[in-house]
Amino acid sequence: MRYYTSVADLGDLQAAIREALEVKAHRFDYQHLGKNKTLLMIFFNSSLRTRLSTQKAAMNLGMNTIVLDVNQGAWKLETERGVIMDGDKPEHLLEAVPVMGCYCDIIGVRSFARFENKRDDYEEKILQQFIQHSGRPVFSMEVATGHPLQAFADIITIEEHKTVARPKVVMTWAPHPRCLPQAVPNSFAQFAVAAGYEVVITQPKGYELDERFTEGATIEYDQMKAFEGADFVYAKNWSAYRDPYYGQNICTDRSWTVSARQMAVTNDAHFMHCLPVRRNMIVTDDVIEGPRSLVIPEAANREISAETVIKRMLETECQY
Ligand code: AN0
Ligand code: CP
Repeated sequence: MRYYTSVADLGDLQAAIREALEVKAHRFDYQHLGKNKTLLMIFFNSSLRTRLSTQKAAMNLGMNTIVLDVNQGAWKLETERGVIMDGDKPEHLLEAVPVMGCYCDIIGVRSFARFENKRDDYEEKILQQFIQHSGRPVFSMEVATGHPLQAFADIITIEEHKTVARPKVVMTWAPHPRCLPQAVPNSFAQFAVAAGYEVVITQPKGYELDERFTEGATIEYDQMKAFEGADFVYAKNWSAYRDPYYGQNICTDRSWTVSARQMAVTNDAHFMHCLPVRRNMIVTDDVIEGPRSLVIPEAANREISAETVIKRMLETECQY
């Protein structure tokens, strides 16, 4: 595997899940693969889980890691070609990316949607520059339109906790004071459908996601109706995708906050969220602290999804 940006890159998802569970049981058995290999992790945005779990995964594989927070200590980067660079940005991404490629064997990139230009975001302009100009295998650590390491970890977590072959998995929009990307819900929807679950998405009108990611899921605007009989509830805020409100918050209705009221109509559903989560905006304290909450196991499985992806890259791209 040379690039990891979506579920399609994993090929057979069931095989990838089996491989991940194998990695989880024997996480230090692949150290030979990473000897004298270096992972470079590039962050354009903040992170707790991705930073720690991906670094841990690389260490499990015997790799060295370098972490760069582009906005703290590196030169400010211009990303547009053709710009006369007489402003506050001393370096262009078109030089910075191949330079980064010189010092590593694999690159992970975190670069959120900027909400300046929908087309630039959905064409993954920043990620594509890494793919085209770094000369290295590249994986997403959440880019503009997807967070496939998170979604892979979430699916591994569901597989570990499901009690029926085809659980009902409900992804619900929930309120938030900031405008957040669609990356996490895009990837979760895509992975959950690919995993073969019954997937229902519930959201206020106007929050419809890009259908390329939600194809195969059912949309239900009535949140209580959507929750009926759910085996897993996956909460997330996202900003509007559709024009003319792209990147904006168009609903602040706190009745969407996941609480005991909605959980009561589920099939004793597990509660899931990728974290970081704003308590009592997205979910009440009692639900996230309750016995059915999976937020910590999901975070723990981030180490496993990252290790599985990096292992595949080492096996096929880095044994030179
Ligand atoms: C980010 C998001 O919603 O995409 C990262 C989630 C993993 N969340 C925030 O910025 C709060
Ligand atoms: N879930 C997740 O990716 O968390 P971070 O933003 O802290 O990395």
